Amino acid sequence: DAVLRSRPAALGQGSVQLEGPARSEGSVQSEGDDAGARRVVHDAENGTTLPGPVVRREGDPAVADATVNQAYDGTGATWTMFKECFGRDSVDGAGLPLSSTVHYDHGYANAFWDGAQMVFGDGDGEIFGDFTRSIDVTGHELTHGVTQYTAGLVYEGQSGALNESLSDVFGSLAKQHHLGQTAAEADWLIGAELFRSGVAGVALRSMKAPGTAYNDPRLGQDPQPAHMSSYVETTEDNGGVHLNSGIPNHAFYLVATALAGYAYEAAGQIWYTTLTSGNLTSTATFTTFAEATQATAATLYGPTSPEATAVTTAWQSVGVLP
Ligand code: ASN
Ligand code: ZN
Repeated sequence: DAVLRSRPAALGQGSVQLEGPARSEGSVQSEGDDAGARRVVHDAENGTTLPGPVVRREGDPAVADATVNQAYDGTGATWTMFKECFGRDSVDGAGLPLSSTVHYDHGYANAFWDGAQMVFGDGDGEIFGDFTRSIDVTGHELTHGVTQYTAGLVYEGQSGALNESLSDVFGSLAKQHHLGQTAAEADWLIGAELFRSGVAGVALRSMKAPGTAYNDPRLGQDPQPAHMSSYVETTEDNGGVHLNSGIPNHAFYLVATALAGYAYEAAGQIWYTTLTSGNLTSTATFTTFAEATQATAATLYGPTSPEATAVTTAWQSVGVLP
């Protein structure tokens, strides 16, 4: 169950890359300045050589291969969410071309960000189908790039689980923004389109109810905790980064639903500003991240605002803050 655990390669580990100063108004038009997404999709043709030949570039019409078009569209939905909600142009904030490779390997049941591009497998065909099918999975992988260029959260232990959680948060927001859903309307699932028929489960993960996304004889029960009392201490998967992410995932869900409306508005803004402000250390724990979101909410909305109150209540509910 590779997708539920991890792949060995590190994700920009140790590279704390902060964004440069904001570009000034009226500067010479440079690549990426409000020019829209700059997507390029490659096809590994079931091999493992990256990136592989280009099969669709920005502005090209749809091709015959639905997988290529899904990668293109999901990448576009994610770019648009970051731009329209947070004013961010691509993963580096400066129009970096968004590269993805589809049909990676044979029966590869996962997707990943390799530090420079997204990579998607076709799934094993029994449990998992094509990993380009879920916008939130594409958003998840692309957000690993955003985190790499901003807080650089080290992919291990609590900072690794925060890195994972931020990918789920902005992956889900990409889907919610694409569908125009409020927090109440959203499914809060990651990978709801990936399971083949016959699998006992609805998705890879649930932010609304971590630990309930699936329970299949071949996969076991979704092992994600939703509260610090069930925090998983393990040496597997860089310290259970895909498991313990359930705790901050659920905190975000609680903030978004307490505030109602669109999750990519106040809740998303608080999380985005915390991730990108330059104040978060790359080895942040759940507690330091929670305190950073409190400080962000107080700065953006006021210390006694409903937003600040919702943030504190959420982190208390998942056992991170006393
Ligand atoms: N899909 C997984 C992820 O992006 C693959 C990995 O890198 N562990 O977290
Ligand atoms: Zn991830």
